[in-house]
Amino acid sequence: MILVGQFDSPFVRRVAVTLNHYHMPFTRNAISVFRNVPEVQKINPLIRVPCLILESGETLIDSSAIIDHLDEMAGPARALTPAHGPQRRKVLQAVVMALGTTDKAVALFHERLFHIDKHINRDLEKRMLSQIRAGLDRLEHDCGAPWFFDDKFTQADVTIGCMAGFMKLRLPDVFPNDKFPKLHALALHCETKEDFVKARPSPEELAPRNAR
Ligand SMILES: N[C@@H](CCC(=O)N[C@@H](CS)C(=O)NCC(=O)O)C(=O)O
Repeated sequence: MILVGQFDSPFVRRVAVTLNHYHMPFTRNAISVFRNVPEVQKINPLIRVPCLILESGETLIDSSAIIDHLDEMAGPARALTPAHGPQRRKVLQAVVMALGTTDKAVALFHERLFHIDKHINRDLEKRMLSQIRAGLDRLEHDCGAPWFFDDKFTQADVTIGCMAGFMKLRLPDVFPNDKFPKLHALALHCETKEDFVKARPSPEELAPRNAR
């Protein structure tokens, strides 16, 4: 399998961490949605990552759709999202809260990256900041220890760990340690895991001009 995209993308990273967790081998095509537009568009017309190219040649897009396939391949006993019932609903609700927060965080990062200060739309920035804070507040409130659902490591931890990694890197002002201590502790716990360490962005992927 080939995973397309850079690890500074929290969406690409959550797919990589999930692949690592399931011990599913993959190679990576670390092209950028901004610097390698024609190459990315050949793979995904929407010019977005992650994409996962399967052994069969089939291409999957969108981290949640990709992870759904990986869960199916891993089987219900190993899947990081429970197969059914209240446990599945709880994990999926935590995941979508984290994904929605991450979406807004990525949009805010781009607003700040692509516009010089005086051209930043302050109303849009304010709205996005309040959406990100509300998402983080809810996740902080619901967060257990050592994992989000206490003793059980799930896809909620993968997604929140990747969200937190992105925020610490790109929007540290929005994610202060003293306001979100449980999420910071969860993120640190995630980053001790080999699955996360193997999916850390390289120095080239971290340069601001190379963002995604
Ligand atoms: N819902 C998508 C979001 C993917 C996404 O926003 N990817 C970003 C990289 S962090 C991207 O490709 N952005 C380029 C664009 O949308 O123009 C997923 O979960 O895969």
